Amino acid sequence: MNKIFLNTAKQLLPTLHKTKIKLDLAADLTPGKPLIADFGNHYTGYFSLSLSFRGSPADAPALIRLKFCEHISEIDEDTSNYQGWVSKSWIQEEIVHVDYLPQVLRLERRYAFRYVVIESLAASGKYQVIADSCEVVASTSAGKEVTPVGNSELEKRIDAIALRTLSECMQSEFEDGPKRDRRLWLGDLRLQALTNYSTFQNNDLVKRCLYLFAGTANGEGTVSACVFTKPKVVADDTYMFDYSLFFVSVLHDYYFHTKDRKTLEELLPTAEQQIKLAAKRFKDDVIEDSDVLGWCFLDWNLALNKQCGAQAVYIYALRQLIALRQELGLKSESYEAELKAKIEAGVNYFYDEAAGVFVSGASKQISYASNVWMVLAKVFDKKKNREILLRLKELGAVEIVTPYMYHHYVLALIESGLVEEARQTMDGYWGAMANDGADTFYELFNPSNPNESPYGGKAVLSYCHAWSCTPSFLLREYFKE
Ligand code: RAM
Repeated sequence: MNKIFLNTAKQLLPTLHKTKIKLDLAADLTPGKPLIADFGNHYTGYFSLSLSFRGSPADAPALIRLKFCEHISEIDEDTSNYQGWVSKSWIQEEIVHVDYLPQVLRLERRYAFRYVVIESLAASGKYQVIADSCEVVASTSAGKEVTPVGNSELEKRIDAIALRTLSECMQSEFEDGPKRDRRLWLGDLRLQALTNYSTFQNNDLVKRCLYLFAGTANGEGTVSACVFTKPKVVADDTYMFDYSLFFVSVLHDYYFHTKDRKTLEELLPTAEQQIKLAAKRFKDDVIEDSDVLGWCFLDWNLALNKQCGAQAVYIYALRQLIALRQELGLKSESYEAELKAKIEAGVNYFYDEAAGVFVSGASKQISYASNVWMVLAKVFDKKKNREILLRLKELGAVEIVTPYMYHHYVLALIESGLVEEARQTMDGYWGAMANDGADTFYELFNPSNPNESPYGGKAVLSYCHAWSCTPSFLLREYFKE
């Protein structure tokens, strides 16, 4: 723990802007007849329900079930048989005894939702429970209104949803999702920060997150994939090859947006350490593969081999480290040599001449993720990168399942000069979520498999997930008319 860094992070704790939204219900709550309160948009905050009764004095408690849903599809979803490997404790359902009526039932937990299913499970035959009204006190640290942009009604809608996604995830830190996991993840932070620079410009929140990661690096200096801040700041014991390297990227993007030299000077050693530690995992300049789930993330497709993508992310981050050192007037001869070696080895080992694309792992798997990352790492020129991206479509490549990886695909298309195709891809993918009734964009969306979930079930999926907010970045930075 670096106390000085954590103290800097503490001083940057943002103000949470609060809004109160009240819904009048005036409805009887009867067992078997759930009531659905619709707040009209996604909110992250604290919920209360005003209850009263009619008839004889309440001679038994009321037993109330509340279910908070981000997406309309969750309302009727049977969560009782969810058996996945991510804890069912994330499911936003409560059964509460209300001993005295009338009463304002205030729930202590923070929820993320648009809809609340309210049901009386049991009361007594002598009185009728009444739901008078309910309320959410919502919070965000986004702190300003941003007007949606776009070339069509659909794009404006996509932008509004993306802005909402980001602002809902901006709390005391950039959270990955206000339903789950409600914490700071490095990979998510990188995309949130980029989108934030183009929209809400709460740059101190990015700075706070950088210091939280740097302040909780482990004994050898690796930054964790994610950090908890409650009840106290602590790094998770999850380390991912790409996420640690993205510390360099977040610092790089932060510096070039703010020119905050002091932060760069303070955090460059942490960034450099991520490169040094990652470098140890190469043999003859080729990253060693692993079967461990999550050794490197890239995407939530469980069939994806990560070896090639990991090599590409390393090259991508190393370029950024060199750029940062240059800003401070530092020479980088050995890093330049390292970069050249990793690019050469990456091409020799992973590029399959016959197939015309990069392949990954012992099975020589062809995936979007590997190739997109090699394009972003710029190991080939623009023309060749374009050919690779076009070729992928003919080869039945392993698919993308998250908006996170889709973002990188869209960016790769842009950087290869396929701007119109990039725009259509963005409109098609995020537009399909918008047309699916999204108020905020999802953690996971695979148009060819609506039941896709890496967790063993959909009940724990997050429907407001930060890494899906990037259309607001893409529209402002690349698709301006
Ligand atoms: C999940 C979350 C989070 C992501 C990690 C790798 O737990 O969706 O956003 O960064 O995976």
